[in-house]
Amino acid sequence: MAGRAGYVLKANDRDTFTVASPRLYPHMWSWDAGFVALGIATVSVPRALDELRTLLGGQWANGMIPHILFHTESDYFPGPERWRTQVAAARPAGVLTSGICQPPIHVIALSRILHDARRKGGDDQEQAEAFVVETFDRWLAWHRYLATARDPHQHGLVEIHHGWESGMDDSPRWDAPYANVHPGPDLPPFVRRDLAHVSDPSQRPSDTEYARYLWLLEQKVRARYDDVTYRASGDFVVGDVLVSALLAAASDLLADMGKELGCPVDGVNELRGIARRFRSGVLRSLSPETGLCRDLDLRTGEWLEVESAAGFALLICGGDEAAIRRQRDLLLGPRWCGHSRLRWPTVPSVSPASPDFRQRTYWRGPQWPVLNWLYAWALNRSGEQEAANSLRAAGLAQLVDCDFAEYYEPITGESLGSKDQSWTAAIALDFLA
Ligand code: 9YW
Repeated sequence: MAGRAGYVLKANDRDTFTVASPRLYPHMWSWDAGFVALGIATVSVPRALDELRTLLGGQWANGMIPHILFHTESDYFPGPERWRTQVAAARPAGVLTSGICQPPIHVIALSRILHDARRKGGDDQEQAEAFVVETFDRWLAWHRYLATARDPHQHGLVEIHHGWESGMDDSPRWDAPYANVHPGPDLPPFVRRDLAHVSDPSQRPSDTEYARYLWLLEQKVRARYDDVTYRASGDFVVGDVLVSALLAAASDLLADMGKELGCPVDGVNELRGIARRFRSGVLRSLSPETGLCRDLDLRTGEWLEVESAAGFALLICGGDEAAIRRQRDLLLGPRWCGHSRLRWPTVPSVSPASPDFRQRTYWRGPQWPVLNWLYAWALNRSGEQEAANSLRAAGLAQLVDCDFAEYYEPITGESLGSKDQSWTAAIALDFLA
């Protein structure tokens, strides 16, 4: 399996970056790049560091790491001509990007890479440590952007302006807020390209949903990608609990690495403050009834009660031992990974016991191997080795077909979406290392 996973990453390698998948996603995606880098590190630490270096090359002046970097021409839609980031004062020079962001997984990846590099020692260790020192301020700027521009009132939840910013594009998490997104008559016409690559359109978002996605993109352009302007007028403003948990966990890890390697103390302290604020935000989102964390619709003030995998955000950032144990038991229990109908007991994107569950539809039920990896990582980090090992074993069993698919049908085990998806191959390598 490792050989085939390595082959997929090599085939998707474009020298300084890796395409998310060969046909459907022929560019560099932000959170994909994090997973990809940690997988590559098991084979080559310098190449893994290059992946992150390339990603940082797209960072905006306000600190934001954009969700797509367009290094090559392709028919991917929406491409640079739709994002029109030339209207944004903060856009980077020399690289075309989208104008929104994705979950801050990068520093978690960097800490895995450093861990691998230290195990290997020698040049690998030296290069990885030097990279952390050299890029510390850039990661700090990214985290500071999320903690300030995206949480101006210091609630402890990172606000997202588009479902795509969550990484879980079509999740039922966003059904209620999207119901308040009404595309205007001046939405420029569009032709979708995703349906040309996926044979079964029922697995993909509907055209109505797609029009809403593009309407929000339009609203970001009209706000010139200024967060204050968008917040005043945009239709979709939601506190995302998974992004918040990742920010908290990643900020602590960056603070740990920075402290060890002699990075500026002020930066380290700032990161600790960010971690504390967002961990508290995640804790406040816990539903006493379900034990799951909830997103907050900042337009209506309502908690979003959906049984999605993001509900286990507390496992990622920690903060309450009893609540963590409850989440662990829930995750491995019969409503989730232990559900009797699942082919493989890995994390489904939505609970199979939920009325929102759709076994073949994008982010509405299928299993994403990267999410399973993330929760295995989180459980391991909170000392729950047995639970982590069970997700790892099931995750590897799920991948034995070596399709390295984007996602898996949870009941039949069928591989769906894009095949040879880079991040799936990458997490297999990490699991096998
Ligand atoms: C798109 C690349 C991306 C992921 C997202 C996932 C999907 C579709 O694919 O987005 O066109 O952007 O939802 O999380 O980063 O793998």
